[in-house]
Amino acid sequence: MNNSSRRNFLIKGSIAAATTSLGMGCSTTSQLNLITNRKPVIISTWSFGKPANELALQTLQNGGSALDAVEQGIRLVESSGNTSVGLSGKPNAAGVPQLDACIMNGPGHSAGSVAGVEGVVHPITAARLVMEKTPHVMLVGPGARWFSEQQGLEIIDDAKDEKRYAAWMAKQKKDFKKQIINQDNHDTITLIVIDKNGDIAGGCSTSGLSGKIPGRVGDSPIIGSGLYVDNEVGAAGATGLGENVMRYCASYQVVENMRQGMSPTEACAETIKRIARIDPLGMDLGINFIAINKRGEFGAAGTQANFPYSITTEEFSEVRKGQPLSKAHQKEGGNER
Ligand code: SD4
Repeated sequence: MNNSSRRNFLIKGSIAAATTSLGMGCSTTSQLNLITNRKPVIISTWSFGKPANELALQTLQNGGSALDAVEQGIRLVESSGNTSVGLSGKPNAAGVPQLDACIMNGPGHSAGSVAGVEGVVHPITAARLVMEKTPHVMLVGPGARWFSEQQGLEIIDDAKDEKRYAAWMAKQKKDFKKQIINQDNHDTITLIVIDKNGDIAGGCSTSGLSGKIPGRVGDSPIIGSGLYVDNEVGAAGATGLGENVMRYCASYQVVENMRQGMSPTEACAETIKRIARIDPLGMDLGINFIAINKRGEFGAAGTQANFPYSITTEEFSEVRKGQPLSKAHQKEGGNER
């Protein structure tokens, strides 16, 4: 912890003590967020997002843009040995990780994405290069890899992990339609940054669903599904079963809900409820969302009870629980009023 963040943690401690002694009787952290809410704010999915958030914050503090912060934060997870992000992620049915990533920049409303790419160590950087160096938004499969190679990105050719492939095959059901999908066989880093000027950028990176049919693409690289950034309103991103997100353009819907005046937590929760009303799966959708608005207020909700997300500001960096919409019903969310 550097000196300034140590100081900030001390400030946080004294505010917390003050609220307690004033007998405010509220959850210290959520009350504290109202007090200390100020930009930059970085939000990401899961607890493994926390170190990524912290690197993103450091990137901003070193003069980087929100986009740089997103890229650096996600690159950390991609090379951390994470079992659902990057080449260390979950292999597909052929034993090869096929990676999906996207990035979006609020100013200029630009976006880039790669899907089903093999061997690329940092798909988030490939997505950024698609956005910045081509007239396109999305490249897939061998084309995305070819482009990454042309751009000089690091490639690891021998991406097939025979041991993991054999282990996966041993458990594999031959009927892909009935493939078991649960919370243990997928995950995504989705990370959103709002900088001190209120500019927003976001990105996603994942190996997608474990044992997926080669060529299967989830929600994460699809703009509006796994991620959406609107620099006037806010941004949202998803993690969970892509098939249940991408059929509903769900991250776009979360942002549109915020545009209509909902808080980030409400916007996430209402999107899930709306999907659940239509979808035969009801609340068994396996989907979770994070969101942030232009003021830097944030929130999360998921069908998974206690969906963990990471939140980092200059005052604190911690893992929180999103508002659960399935079995459990305790009210938790973000820092919005
Ligand atoms: C996908 N949404 O490929 C991704 C995986 C994920 O938590 O986020 N899992 O469907």
